[in-house]
Amino acid sequence: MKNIFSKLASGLRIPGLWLAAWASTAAYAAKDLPGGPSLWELNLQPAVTSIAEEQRWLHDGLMIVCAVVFVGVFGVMFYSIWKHRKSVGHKAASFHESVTVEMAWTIIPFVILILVALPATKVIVAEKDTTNADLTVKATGYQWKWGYDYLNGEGEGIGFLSTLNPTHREMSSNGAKGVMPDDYLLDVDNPLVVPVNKKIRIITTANDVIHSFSVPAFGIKQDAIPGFVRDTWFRANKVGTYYGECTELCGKEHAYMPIQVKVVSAQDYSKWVDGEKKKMAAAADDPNKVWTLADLVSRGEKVYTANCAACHQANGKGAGPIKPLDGSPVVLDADKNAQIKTVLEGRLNGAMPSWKALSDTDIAAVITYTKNHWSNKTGQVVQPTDIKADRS
Ligand code: HEC
Ligand SMILES: [Cu+2]
Repeated sequence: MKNIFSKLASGLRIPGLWLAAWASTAAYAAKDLPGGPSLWELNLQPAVTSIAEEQRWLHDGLMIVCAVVFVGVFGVMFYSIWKHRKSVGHKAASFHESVTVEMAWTIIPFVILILVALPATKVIVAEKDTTNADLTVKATGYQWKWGYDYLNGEGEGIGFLSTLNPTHREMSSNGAKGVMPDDYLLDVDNPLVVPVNKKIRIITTANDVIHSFSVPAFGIKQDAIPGFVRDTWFRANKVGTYYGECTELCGKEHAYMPIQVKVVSAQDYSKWVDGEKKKMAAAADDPNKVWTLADLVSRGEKVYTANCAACHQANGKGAGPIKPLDGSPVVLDADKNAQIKTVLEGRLNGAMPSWKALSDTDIAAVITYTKNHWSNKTGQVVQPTDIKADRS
């Protein structure tokens, strides 16, 4: 049976391949992305968890059940209409109520529904069983990025933000002209890293509006709701990189908060955890450290590129309603609290987002950078302690 389904599925892709061959002669030379979407893909993405495998079974199997019912019902209907038409001398029977027919059209669909519900329920129950996880990671949706916190299991304590590769965002702003990378709009700075063949529980929540955490190859999709905690799980059976997206319309940059998951071997995972822990120890900035202007500016440039340049542009000139930072009175203001407040709280209902989630040091660095870059030459230094003071 599985074979028939996969043949049917690959049959579906033939016209797709044809179109793809034709399209590849055009300017867009993007290729299939393993672990993510394929060109002209019509079917579900290849499964790398048993749940996704079963979903595919259910999907294909139920399609067949539907098709058989469809052909059966319409076959009988059309046959009856045609065979017993008036022009060959048939007369309409005049009877009311037939207990036999009514029983049949109640019991047969009932039996079909039960037969269909059994395997579907089995899969749903398995999807919801998040017990006995080897690793628990909290995924928090932000407008517009994901935050990952390793809560339980190897790597406990690791936490980071995962943001779209800013060069992809720029390509998109420029109309996506020319040759796009295969992982266009799916590549992030810090992917979620998990070990292969281990049960990973993902707890979802959100910071601002409803987002949704979805990775098709794992067969998971779970809303991330502010103030609530939901969960889902997966056990990937193949090392590789897999992709998903936020799947709940969450604002104007909704298309730019991808999910990238790296599934690695147990050894590689331990190595990664080790590296992250070292990085954390090194980067665990002393919140009371007094920084030099030059150090803050060089760190601030990175923070700016990763978080601010998408809107305010690398040249600090902004665009349209996004105010320029180059020459901005708020940035030049001798009272540094004006800008700290703007960056911490955001403005215009999040049109300028709140950056509370960044560390005191990162915020101090990016503000110092904007105050001392482009034509802004204030010489002002904002220290992490200034941010801490303004937070409370
Ligand atoms: C999603 C787009 C977006 C991003 C990302 C963004 N901003 Fe803004 N920012 C805006 C908008 C829009 C305004 C204008 C708000 C207004 O009109 O009051 C603004 C205003 C500002 C202002 C006030 C400028 C003035 O002259 O009033 C500062 C300062 C600022 N942003 C700093 C930052 C920093 C620092 C970052 C990165 C940590 C950042 N912004 C990231 C959209 C953004
Ligand atoms: Cu979202």
